[in-house]
Amino acid sequence: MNGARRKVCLGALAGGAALLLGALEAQAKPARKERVIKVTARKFQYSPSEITLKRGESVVLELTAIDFVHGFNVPSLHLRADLPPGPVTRVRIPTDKAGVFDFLCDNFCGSGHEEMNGKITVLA
Ligand SMILES: [Cu+2]
Repeated sequence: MNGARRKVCLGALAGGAALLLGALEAQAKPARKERVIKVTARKFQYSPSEITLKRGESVVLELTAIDFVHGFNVPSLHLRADLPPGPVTRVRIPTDKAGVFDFLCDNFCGSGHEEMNGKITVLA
């Protein structure tokens, strides 16, 4: 085998190894990294009440109500869920559009109910 030929072979070998490593790495990581944000709901607030996201990221809210079957409603995203006290309710937030999306409790929970709200900001 002459020198030039050997270089080509080594190049091919290195390329193959890099491909293999890349494939192994892809297997180890989930395809899309999911961002999980825990939110608690209690009379009469969500915590956190302001959530800032990046456009295109994969986001799931894990909502837990403490003291009542609060609601979680994002009218402009056509999303809503009941939040029974105790278990975690998972809600995936679409982030394909940038903007500010208000959310609110839509289960009447008492005198402060009207103030129980927050906002999701999706940055461009
Ligand atoms: Cu409420």
